[in-house]
Amino acid sequence: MIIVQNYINGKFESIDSTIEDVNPATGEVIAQIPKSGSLEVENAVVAADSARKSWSDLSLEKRTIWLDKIADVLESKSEEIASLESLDTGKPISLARAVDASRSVANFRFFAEFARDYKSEKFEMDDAINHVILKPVGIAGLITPWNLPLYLLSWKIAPAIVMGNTVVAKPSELTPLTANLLAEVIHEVGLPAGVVNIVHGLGSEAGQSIVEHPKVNLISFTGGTMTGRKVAETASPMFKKLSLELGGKNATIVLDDTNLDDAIPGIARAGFLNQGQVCLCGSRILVSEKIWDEFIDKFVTFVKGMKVGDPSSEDSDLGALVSFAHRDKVESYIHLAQREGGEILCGGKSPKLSSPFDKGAFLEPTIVSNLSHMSRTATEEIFGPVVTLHSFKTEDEAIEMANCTDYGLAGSVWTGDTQRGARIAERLETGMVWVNTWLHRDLRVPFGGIKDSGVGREGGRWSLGFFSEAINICVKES
Ligand code: TXE
Repeated sequence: MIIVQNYINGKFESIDSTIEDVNPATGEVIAQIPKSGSLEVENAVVAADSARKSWSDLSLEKRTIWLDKIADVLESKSEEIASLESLDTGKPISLARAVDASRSVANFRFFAEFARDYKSEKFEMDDAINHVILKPVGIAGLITPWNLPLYLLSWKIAPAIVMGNTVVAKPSELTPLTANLLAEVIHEVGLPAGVVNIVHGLGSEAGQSIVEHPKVNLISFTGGTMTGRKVAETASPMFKKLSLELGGKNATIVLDDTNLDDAIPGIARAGFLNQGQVCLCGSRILVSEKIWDEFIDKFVTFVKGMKVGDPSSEDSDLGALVSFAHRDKVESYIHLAQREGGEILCGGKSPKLSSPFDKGAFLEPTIVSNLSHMSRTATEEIFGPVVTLHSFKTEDEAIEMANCTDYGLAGSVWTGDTQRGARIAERLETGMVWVNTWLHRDLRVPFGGIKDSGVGREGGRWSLGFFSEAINICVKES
């Protein structure tokens, strides 16, 4: 049993009230975490406030060296990150290694290097020069979800501290283990006390207390759209800087000129990576009617070959969903799909696994056809291993179908003609589009959504801008 503590002002602290953390692949309780409330958040904010001045007085160059130190120690613990992440979330170990562990290290390295190279802007007038400088915002409240726990926490902590802010972070109560490991790493490298504080607990208690706290100047939140709305309702009247990265119902458009043998592994990856629990997952697959039969044949065969099972096994393609409650939610959408007239082409139920995984929150990858593209199943975020298939006649129809939901996060277009793909990509109402690939990330580019998928952009210079206040100093020649 792992005992997770809060990390406040450079010290690990327990409290009496705790929450159980469950391994969703077996149902076993693996850790106890603090059930923090406003008192612990207050202590963390006081610590972050006391550390503010000395941290922001350090040069940016010196702060980047701290990021490098954290990256070095994290990297030496890559295997531990991967196994904790797999245990806590139920995701396959191979994915936890390739995506979670490596990106968590890369986030610290990237923001150290990117901030070092960042050139402040200058605008010259006939008789004056404007110098734009980036100052810290103050205390950053960072709230992160359970699907990519350390990947998303490090994506926020690294730019927040490199720009001179101090941090109060609350990881998801479902997946606290790697945030705890990060606290240990931060402690080991000796980052000044109070610069990063990690408070564990429920969203409605610890999370809400961070968002409400008058001394927290900025909120960066990744999570569900409903929760994001609540965060915005609390933070906006207090004029906090706000970045919300919310849900998605992303379209995958497959044009008639696509080489399906090449594309299908990528389309299946987009649908089912991390059991479909990535906000960017392509869960609505729109296929040209000219290749519909061939697509269904090849796609269903491919997905039926995906292996669901023991997350620690190298050959599992899918592990467990993050929790039993979440598996129930995803299953309820499979039942809804059937009530809406959908035909289940494969999956739709829990796989038969041997002990201890017979008690886990597993679901087979599921393909549903025969639904209207306007049905609830095809327009609401399921966030699980369920995709719906829809056929289209023309490019215009594909674009109209892709843009028909309230979400606007991401999408992908698959084609033999990249110019045609790029032309369609420009007409999609989303923050990000991939052509002939998916989740191919350059950390310098903007990341975020439009419509109900969120507000603001992070990534590269957008993160540096969000985690700072841009101040203009106009100097007139005397
Ligand atoms: O997320 P929540 P949930 C979607 C997905 C999923 C749905 C709900 O569709 O089924 O959201 O998931 C904290 N003030 N995504 O309920 O509640 C919470 O403790 C402050 C998409 O698990 O949004 C956790 O740390 N914080 C998504 C974080 O918010 C609060 C990833 C996210 O949890 C809070 C996850 C409050 N009032 C789910 N209430 C993505 N965009 O990748 C909760 N939290």
